[in-house]
Amino acid sequence: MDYFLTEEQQMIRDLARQIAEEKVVPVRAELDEKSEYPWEIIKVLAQSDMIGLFIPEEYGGLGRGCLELCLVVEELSRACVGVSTTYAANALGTFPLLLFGSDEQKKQYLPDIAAGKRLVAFGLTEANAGSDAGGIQTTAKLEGSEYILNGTKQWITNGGEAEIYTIIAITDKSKGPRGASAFVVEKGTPGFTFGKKENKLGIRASSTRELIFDNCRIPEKNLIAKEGMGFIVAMKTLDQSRTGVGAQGLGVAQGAFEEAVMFARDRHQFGHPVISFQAIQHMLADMAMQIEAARSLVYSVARYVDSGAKDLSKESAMAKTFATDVGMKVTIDAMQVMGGAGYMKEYPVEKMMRDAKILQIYEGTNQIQRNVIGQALIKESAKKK
Ligand code: COS
Repeated sequence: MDYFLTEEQQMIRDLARQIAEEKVVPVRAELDEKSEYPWEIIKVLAQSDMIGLFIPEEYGGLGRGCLELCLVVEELSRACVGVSTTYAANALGTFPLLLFGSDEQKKQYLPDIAAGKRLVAFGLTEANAGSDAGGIQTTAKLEGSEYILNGTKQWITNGGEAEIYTIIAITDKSKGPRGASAFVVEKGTPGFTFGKKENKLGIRASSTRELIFDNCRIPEKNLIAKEGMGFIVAMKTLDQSRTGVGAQGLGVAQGAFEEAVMFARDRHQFGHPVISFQAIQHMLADMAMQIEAARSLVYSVARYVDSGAKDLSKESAMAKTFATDVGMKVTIDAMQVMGGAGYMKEYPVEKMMRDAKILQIYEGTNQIQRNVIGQALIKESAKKK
């Protein structure tokens, strides 16, 4: 399929594919096995200007948009979702600053982020606030010219490795979600420590840790937007980033599909390559159709995001849900095509299947995404009345 990418977009995609094949594929099994953070790959991505891809040129980035980011995320995910999670979570953590930061905050943080000198993480989730993001309990209390943060964030991607953290905390308990505010907190601030690295089923190259705030004092100027805007900052951030999670589902599906096709050509049973059997062809045909449908949706929504559309909730939830459900289904089916071999660590498909599962869970479960889509449909139908 021709998706009418510009020459520049094709170059970005090709460069990302080259990095994925040369730098990620040879080490992905080891990173997975050892649960090792991919610093060497991050360095290569930074040197190739991939980290600052979506950051405006005035802050040292390439000034590109959601589609370019999705192309890179797709290519990295085709090789390893652990690596693409590390890369995409950096963008997730940067969006609050990009969308809502003051000029001063942008000047202070974005150039280092664009250069890949300092990684970012986004801190919203807590032990009792996952799908119910409005239920966060971490507090930020203004005392003089400082906010004092107390509470614990859970399962934070890039936790411990990132230098910059965008954090959502409650400044006024009485106001529910409207009493939340967003802050930027730097690693090394007294009172800010990390929990142990989580041991996960998949995306093991990425790091996931608790962020612990114990009377952590930050300057008042670290408030992003205004007090009370934190929930909106978080929701708009997720609207911006969820298409990228869709691109991860798309990429891992593509990677698993290619492995399954190659295997089915090589593997002989009953005197024939197994790809010559209709049962296998039908499975591969379904996988190919689902991948192309996911790609069409992810790229279309990415273009919609880049058009400057204001309300992205429904579309980004659709891209995320559809493409990550495809990611899960295709990786499972790729293993089925490969039979026992697919189950072995000798091939990358078992890892792809383990990695794909998180995509249906993080940045809002696919059940929550269906709620978001449903709520948008209710709103739209009310307008038509
Ligand atoms: N953009 C702007 N505002 C939004 C919004 C969005 N995408 N989504 C919700 N809001 C606003 C609502 O309009 C509402 O405003 P009012 O108080 O003025 O009515 C407010 O935020 C609360 O929204 P809502 O009532 O829908 O919130 P709920 O408590 O029912 O929570 C959420 C539902 C949105 C939190 C849930 O659907 C969700 O997305 N959960 C997943 C969270 C998540 O992704 N976690 C992963 C952590 S980061 S990896």
